[in-house]
This record gives sequence, C-alpha cells and structure tokens, in this order.
Amino acid sequence: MVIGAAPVVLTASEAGVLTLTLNRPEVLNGLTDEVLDAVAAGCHDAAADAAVRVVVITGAGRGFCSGQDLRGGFEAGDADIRGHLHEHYVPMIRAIRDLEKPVIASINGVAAGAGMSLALAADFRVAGESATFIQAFVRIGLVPDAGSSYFLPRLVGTAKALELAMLGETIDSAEALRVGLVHRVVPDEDLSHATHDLAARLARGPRSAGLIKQLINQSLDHDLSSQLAREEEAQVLAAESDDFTAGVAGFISKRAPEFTGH
Ligand code: LHQ
Repeated sequence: MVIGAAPVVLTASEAGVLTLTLNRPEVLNGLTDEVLDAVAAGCHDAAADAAVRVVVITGAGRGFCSGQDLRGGFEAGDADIRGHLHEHYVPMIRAIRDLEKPVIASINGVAAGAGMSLALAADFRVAGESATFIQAFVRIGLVPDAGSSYFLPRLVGTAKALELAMLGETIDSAEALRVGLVHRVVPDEDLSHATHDLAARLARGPRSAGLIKQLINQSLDHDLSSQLAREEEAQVLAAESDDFTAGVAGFISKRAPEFTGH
C-alpha cells in the first residue's frame, strides 16, 4: 500500500478567499524549498484566478512558522545558502508582495526567523494571543533575510528593528501590537473567526484595493514626484474599473455598491 505524504501546504478556496496553511506542524512549520515554492505557487494561482480576492496564510498546529528547517544540513560552508535564498525565498516574498490582492497572515503561534519575515511580507497581520515573534537569525549567527531587514524598519522604525534583529529576543503578541508589528490580537480561539471576518470584508472590496496595496507598499521607496506619478497611473486604472462605476452609482443611489473586483 502506498501512503501519500501530506501536502506541505494545504490550500482551500471558499467565497473568494484562498487559504494557504503551512502543514509541517511537527517542526512548527519549518520552511523547506518545497514549502516556499508551494506558497509562491498559491500566490501565483491567486493572481491568475479572478474568483480569488484575498489570500490568507496560516500554520497548522501550535506554530505559525519556525523559519528555515534547520535539519537540512545548514552548517558553515555546507549549503548553497545563496541558491536557496535566490531561488526559493526571494520568489516567495515577491509573489506575496507583487500580488495585486490583499494577503493576510493569520498568526496562530510562533513566527521565527524567515517565518517572521513571511508574516511581515503580508499586508495584514492578525495574531492569536499566544503568538510570539523572534528575529531568530542572530541566535544562530545569521542576518535577517526573506525581507525582514526591509519590512522591520518600515513597520517599527530603525531603533526597534535594530533591537529586535540584534538581540533576537522573543516578543509576545501584546508587545507586537504595541510596536505596530501586527494589526490585531485576538484570543486564540477567535483567530480563525477574526481572520475570516477580515478576509470576507476585503473580499468584498473593489479592484482599487489591489492598486492601493501596491501604492502604499512602494511609497517608502520613492520620492514625492515619483509617487505622485504612480498615483496617476493607478488612478487611471482604478477609474477604468467596473467597480468605480458601481461605487459612484452606489453613492448617487444611496445604496452600498457591490464590487466585483473588476
Ligand atoms: C524545528 C525548527 C526549525 C527544524 C522547531 N527547523 N526543526 C534562510 C536560508 C538558509 C539557511 C538558514 O536560514 C534561513 C532563514 C531562517 O529562517 S534562519 C532562522 C531559523 N529558525 C530558527 O532558528 C528557529 C529555531 N526554532 C526555535 O528556536 C524554537 O523551536 C522556537 C522558538 C521556534 C519554538 O520553541 P518551542 O516552542 O520551545 O518548540 P521546540 O523548540 O520544542 O520545537 C518543537 C519541535 O519543532 C522540535 O522538534 P522535536 O523533535 O524536538 O519535538 C524542534 O526541533 C522543531 N523545530 N523549529 N527551524
């Protein structure tokens, strides 16, 4: 009898929401190339499928993601770190950020190392009370990767980013909320409900929501003139959308518009 291995990332699609569940609970969802590629593929599928309006990333079991699976023989000089980063980590982070649809990280437990980077790459972070965050890289003599050195100072400022990344201390969900790392903290048992509510709300949003994601996420990399030019480009696209027509009609008729994402 052949017993198939469980998929390392579970996918479920319902009512416009594609949920990607990291599924290696025995190692707190440690990342392998296969996991990284599956998350990237899920985001690419979401980009290609008009029925998907929102992506949720979460973890099976008690962890969100413990970062790189360290059992893969990562010792000094042993592994092709550059290759792993370039061929697997970078494409995953790019897939999340380049997706013109909102991505929610639903953080159900520890987010460590590149697992924290994964959470930071999302547009929304909803955390269960027991979630913790660790810039674990320094603990094993590495530097932040998978985007942490980019996202962290933008989210919490350079002073806090340096503290988190250089000390590698564990911070709890309350502290994460206080410093602006997460949007919301809810009791653990309410996490899936709170995530679903936010996802459902975003799934009813207009085409412009994806354009807003791109504008805001790129803004700190550009000066005012180039950002004004980007707004012009994005507004032209938004104004061509059916959702703009529906939005204005809704305003005139005093009825909530039904956006289709087109
Ligand atoms: C794990 C892991 C794990 C394997 C828990 N791997 N088994 C990029 C490119 C290339 C190379 C290197 O790195 C990177 C980027 C990175 O992500 S570097 C950072 C890698 N991650 C870490 O250093 C975190 C390592 N894990 C931990 O420090 C702890 O496990 C945390 C704080 C996440 C959770 O602690 P606990 O809640 O006390 O759980 P635990 O340590 O007992 O873990 C449960 C099991 O999961 C345990 O296995 P066991 O067989 O003893 O039950 C762990 O060995 C395993 N596990 N993380 N990353």
